[in-house]
Amino acid sequence: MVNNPYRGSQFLTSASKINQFPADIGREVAFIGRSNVGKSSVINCLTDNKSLAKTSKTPGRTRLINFFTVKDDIRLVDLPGYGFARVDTATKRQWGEMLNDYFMERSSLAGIILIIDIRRPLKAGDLEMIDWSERAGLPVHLILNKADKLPFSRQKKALQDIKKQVDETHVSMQLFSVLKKTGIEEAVFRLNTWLMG
Ligand SMILES: Nc1nc2c(ncn2[C@@H]2O[C@H](COP(=O)(O)OP(=O)(O)O)[C@@H](O)[C@H]2O)c(=O)[nH]1
Ligand SMILES: [Mg+2]
Repeated sequence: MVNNPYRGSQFLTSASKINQFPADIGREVAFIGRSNVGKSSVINCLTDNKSLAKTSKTPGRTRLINFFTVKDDIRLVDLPGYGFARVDTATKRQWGEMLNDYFMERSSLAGIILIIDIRRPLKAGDLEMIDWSERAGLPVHLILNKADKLPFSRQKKALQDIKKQVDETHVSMQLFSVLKKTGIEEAVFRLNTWLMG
């Protein structure tokens, strides 16, 4: 990697409600996806810091919005995973409200990195996210993570299948593997276009 400005990003703060969000200045990119797709792992991979965003083998553990500072007022944001079944409805409602507040309020939000497990199709939560961002005029970059779990021919097939389901003028996409450290440069390029302009 020639130049990765996300290396050395630092934890800023966690929030469970809107009045705990850091000042809405500068620019940030939000990482979102279902629990266990490897969202925290991707953030750690892009920042070259194994312990920045907590990763877990137990799905649904991250219930807070975590903000990381890249430099000055440039941030990466780890949002809580959606679609985790084993929580009660009150907890789900609270997550929903927090995410809603986040997406409605953040004028510094410059783009959305939507992460999926390459072996799973786009789920309702993913499609809702894409729909919402289209309406909000925010670009989405889809990361098909855990590419190492499939042979290359099926990785390409997964990419083609998803291309048919989304509007490519609005949603860009790529393969990624945290395990094999592949796709980092492409993701850094996308982040740069949104954050470093
Ligand atoms: N094989 C493989 N496993 C991965 C990859 N990315 C994440 N994982 C594993 O998937 C599990 C969930 O990862 P985590 O980052 O906690 O997911 P999150 O809930 O979306 O934040 C962990 O056991 C990770 O080690 C990947 O690219 N390849
Ligand atoms: Mg996580």
